[in-house]
Amino acid sequence: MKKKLFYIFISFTITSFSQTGPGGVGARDGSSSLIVWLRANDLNADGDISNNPANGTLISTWSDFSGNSNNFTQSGTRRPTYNTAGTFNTARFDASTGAAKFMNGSISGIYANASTFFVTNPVNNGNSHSLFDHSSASLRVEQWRNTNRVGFTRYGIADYSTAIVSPFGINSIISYHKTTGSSLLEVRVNGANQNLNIGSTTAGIPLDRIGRNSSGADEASGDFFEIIFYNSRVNDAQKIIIDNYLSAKFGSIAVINDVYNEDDVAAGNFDHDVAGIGRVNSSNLHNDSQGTGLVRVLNPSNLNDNEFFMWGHDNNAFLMNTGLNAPNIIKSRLNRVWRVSEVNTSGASVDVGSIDIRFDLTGITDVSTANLRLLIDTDNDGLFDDETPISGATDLGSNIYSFNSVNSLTNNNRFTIGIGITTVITNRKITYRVNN
Ligand SMILES: [Ca+2]
Ligand SMILES: [Ca+2]
Ligand SMILES: [Ca+2]
Ligand SMILES: [Ca+2]
Repeated sequence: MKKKLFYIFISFTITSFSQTGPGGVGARDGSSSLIVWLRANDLNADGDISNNPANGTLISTWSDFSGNSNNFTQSGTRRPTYNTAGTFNTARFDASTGAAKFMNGSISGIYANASTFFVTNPVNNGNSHSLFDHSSASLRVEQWRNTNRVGFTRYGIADYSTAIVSPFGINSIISYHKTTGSSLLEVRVNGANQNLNIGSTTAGIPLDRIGRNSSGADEASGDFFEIIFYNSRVNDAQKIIIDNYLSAKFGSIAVINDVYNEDDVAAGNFDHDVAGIGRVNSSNLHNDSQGTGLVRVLNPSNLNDNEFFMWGHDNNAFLMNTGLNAPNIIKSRLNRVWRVSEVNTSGASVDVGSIDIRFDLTGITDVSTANLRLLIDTDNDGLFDDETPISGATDLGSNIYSFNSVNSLTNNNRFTIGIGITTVITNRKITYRVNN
């Protein structure tokens, strides 16, 4: 009996917070293993991407979006520069002139059980370049000395180089993963990965600062778009989800397993607030996700090995509008549309079963369980007016509405919500029948 209660407790703690981290992995309230999340498109981490500094501003603080206030700071000539000239805003570390640019974290240490992700466009300015650095270890986008290879260093012990070429001049997702008790460090760079044996189970991923704190070798170099740190290694399904979230956000960067192709130009660039659920096997799964957007998906009824369900939107305004393509009984429809990939790691369609899909409709007025409709473009022709609106939402409070056990969303489908034209029904029995 005691054992059973223990399992119930664990299950509760895993699902009790909403998954608002990158791609829906981890939470942004300080309750999860997501301990650092730096986003160059929201430098002050207030959730508003419209109040960033001007191009060329020296960056004194890069604020943490993880909910932990683990901000990175610098002063004087060591500061990187805020750059808005390209497609994506970046923190630019120029290693070509002057003193080394680096930023100090609010927390520090070596993490033997951790995962960290960088979206960066590194510049080749010298013999070696670092990502996170610490007095005893360093993550290297270029391993010492002029190897043109991604690697890892334990200062005073050894340099560990992968065979993966440093992606100079390329927008890249570089991640490192290590588990307690293992001496293997997985290094992933865009479409490649390699396990490095770093000779120690207690060695780990450093977090003190971005870039080496001395001029010359190992300086951070190039543009940094986003940096993520989990103080517990994410599982293999979560790695794939985070890779796909970052890839979609930053112009479809190549990843090892592309399980979301709605970010492609041909699919319509559903690049925004991408999140997902998925499963590699029974010990590597992720079945509840929200991410940075307003849609949460959970409770898949048939999420098998090698199945992923990911979604993202077109960045249209989160506003209800009349006159948009919708069935006649829909009075107004959301401008924003989402699109779904429900595939395996080879890109073939799969079925994760029915799902619960929740919408945070804060800011949308006149919504009720009686008039809210889920619109799914089941025939995938890009139009909603030929579909049957789905009713039966439940009100979970705080403006969150859930459609439970939805089974009509399939690979490549678009979805959105509408407000139906309803007549007031005073007989409560009839109301319940309608909602069922
Ligand atoms: Ca901001
Ligand atoms: Ca993709
Ligand atoms: Ca399935
Ligand atoms: Ca349709």
